[in-house]
Amino acid sequence: MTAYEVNFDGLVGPTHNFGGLSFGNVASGAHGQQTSNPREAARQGLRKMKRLHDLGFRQAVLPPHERPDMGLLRQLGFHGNEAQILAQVAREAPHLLTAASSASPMWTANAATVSPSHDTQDGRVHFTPANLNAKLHRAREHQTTARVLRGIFADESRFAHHPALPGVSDFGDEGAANHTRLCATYDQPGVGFFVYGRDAADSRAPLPARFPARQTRQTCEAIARQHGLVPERVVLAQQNPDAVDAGVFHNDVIAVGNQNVLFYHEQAFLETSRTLQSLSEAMQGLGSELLPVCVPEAAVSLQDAVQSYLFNSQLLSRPEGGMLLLVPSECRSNPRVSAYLDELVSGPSPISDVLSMDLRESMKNGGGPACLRLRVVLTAAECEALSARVFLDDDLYRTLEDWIDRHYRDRLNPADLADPQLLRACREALDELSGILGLGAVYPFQQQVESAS
Ligand code: SUG
Repeated sequence: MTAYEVNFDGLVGPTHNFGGLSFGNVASGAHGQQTSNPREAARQGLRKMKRLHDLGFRQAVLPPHERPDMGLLRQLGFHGNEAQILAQVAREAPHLLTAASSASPMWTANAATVSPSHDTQDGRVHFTPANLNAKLHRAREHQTTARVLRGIFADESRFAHHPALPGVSDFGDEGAANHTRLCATYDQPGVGFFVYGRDAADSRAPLPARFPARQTRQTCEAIARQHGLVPERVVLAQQNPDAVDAGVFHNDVIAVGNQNVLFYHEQAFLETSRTLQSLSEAMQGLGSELLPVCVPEAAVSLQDAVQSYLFNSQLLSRPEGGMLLLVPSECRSNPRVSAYLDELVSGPSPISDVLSMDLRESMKNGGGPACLRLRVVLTAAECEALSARVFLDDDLYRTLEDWIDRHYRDRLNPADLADPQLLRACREALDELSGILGLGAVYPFQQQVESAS
């Protein structure tokens, strides 16, 4: 049966700001406390979706979450009405207000790990929302993510939803950012390639020295079990700790795969030859051949890879044949990376085209094109079974563009996050959006009506 890769991009939320919240994510640290432009951020993301839709790819959208997260602030001991809570947290612990206001759910590559129905023992598409427990500002995302995914993929005969893994460090889970599915074509079984930063059960395994490794081997094993993946078609690998220390906080900052192609940096993995050997064997078991495209350090240094986000690109199979690499515009402003890309597409590689897009607002928080999307391989029948209006078409694009223009500010400073009017505006926007997308009541404020005054 025909199957497609559908990219579910996160719409950037109205509180998009630069909080400097993600230690180990170089861009987040460098831009903390700058003024953001939520409207431009949302438009940049939407333009990417539209461009891919226009090129013939299947494009869908996931909504932002409710922010500031008043539930988090109450859980942290702030009390009173909402205006009082916002004033108190801004006065006493502004970093907690920033954490509660992050628009980080936009990076839907971290929303969940997804296994297509061709890969699972029960023939359903399996979803595990990521607990994202490495960072306070992301650790509650899975609650709304789970409701949204259950709302969209509602048919239980086709879609299986698991709860997030236990929220302890041994099970740190960052979702699809550390998971790549390799296959010959989307309508055939594939190989689940999981990459972790540390092994919580092996105290002798190497660790990064400077920055934290967010995801564990135990997480990858649990998800593979939970999703009913065939062990011969699962490959696990550890990230190179030196890469983590250079700012590679997720594997998708240093490698991207699509179908049988793996595009990766020479320093991405701890044991590169063993990893490639295992992937090749698993692909051979499916009657396919792995095509590794290694970028040597001599052509693009680890530092240039992190600065330009070359590997946080989307590698897409064009409907008319050939593969397209959608890169952030930073790749074209870095002369060494740009020269490498020109060479790549003029040579014999399976990557035939490069498209560069401006996603600077997201990039300043360490989120490139690949971070902004969750890949879900679906058969034509599964596509038809979705319950919400999430597929992007010209009409939905125009509606969302207008919705952004009416609801988003074009300047936001950290101090603005305490404004109760921002919370009200955010809820009004999301209430309208859940109607546009036909999502039902997925947000906490839609379940309990509270006074913001
Ligand atoms: O988790 N940045 C995100 C970026 C996520 C990128 N996702 C992938 N690589 N798939 C993170 O570090 C920064 C927020 C701030 O500092 O305001 C942030 O959360």
